[in-house]
Amino acid sequence: MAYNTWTSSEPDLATIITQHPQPLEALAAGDVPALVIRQAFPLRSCQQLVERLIAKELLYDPRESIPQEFIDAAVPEGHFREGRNKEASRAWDVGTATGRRRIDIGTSLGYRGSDPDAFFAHSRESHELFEDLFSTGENPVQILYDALQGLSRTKRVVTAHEPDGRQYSPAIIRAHYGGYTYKPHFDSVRLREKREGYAVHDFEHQFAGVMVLQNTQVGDVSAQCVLHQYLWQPEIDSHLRSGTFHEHAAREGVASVDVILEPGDLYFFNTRNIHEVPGVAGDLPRIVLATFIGYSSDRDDIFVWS
Ligand SMILES: O=C(O)CCC(=O)C(=O)O
Ligand SMILES: [Fe+2]
Repeated sequence: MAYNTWTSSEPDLATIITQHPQPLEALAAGDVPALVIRQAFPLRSCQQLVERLIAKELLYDPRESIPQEFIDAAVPEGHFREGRNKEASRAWDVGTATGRRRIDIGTSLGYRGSDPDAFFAHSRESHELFEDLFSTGENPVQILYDALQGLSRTKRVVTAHEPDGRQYSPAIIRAHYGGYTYKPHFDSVRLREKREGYAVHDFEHQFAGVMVLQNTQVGDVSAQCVLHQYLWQPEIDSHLRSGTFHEHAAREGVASVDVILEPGDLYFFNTRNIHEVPGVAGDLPRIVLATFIGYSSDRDDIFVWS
């Protein structure tokens, strides 16, 4: 097998900039799978944050019985809504229900964006929630934004907003219980969710910035993201929907990389690259702090939302 030259850049900003003087341009072009900042947030701080989220009843402890409100609020696997649709679409076929649950803290445009008024009202609450959560001490959202600012070098990183000032949720915390799986998919407000009428629709490229706060583990296997060197094209949709992407990728010799992260590690990738996070049904959920990022070479602002 040929040596894979498509490799992530890590472990810190200085090294990334040495390898890729314009890291976000490299990400946009698909030249690098991921930019990884190791231990952006200390492990102890990750643990304390998870404990605080459980104490505030924003997440449940899977070792205790599950309160009904979490069962009602859970987001099923692969769910999103397109355009103004009220009905959910599926990014992939999940077959029968599995009891795998995702709990969001914050506002997901992909999940709630079909109703703009409700989306921005929910986002306002998320702003208050995040301000309250991180009013004292370290703020992992700020750490993520600062890292992105460093990678962007000269552009200005801001929370996404509409021309009239309405703000998107600055980030989202997602807990994945019971082996919740992201099958091979891509994310794009432009190409997949068709969010016309939203300011984030205007960017040429979309990235994700994700910090792992807690992982799930069975034996020595933990849940990790796999990035495929394939930038989404319409032709691949039938394989994504029917679950045959892996066979297709093997036939075509598509390279892939595993991004192995520990709690506290932060990574950025181009969400047009087909990617997946196979679930691992350990005792604890995999919990991440996640953002989407809008980037255009010819704009001097970068929008962050969730
Ligand atoms: O949790 C991750 O690391 C990435 C998840 C993902 O692909 C997504 O949120 O679309
Ligand atoms: Fe994704």
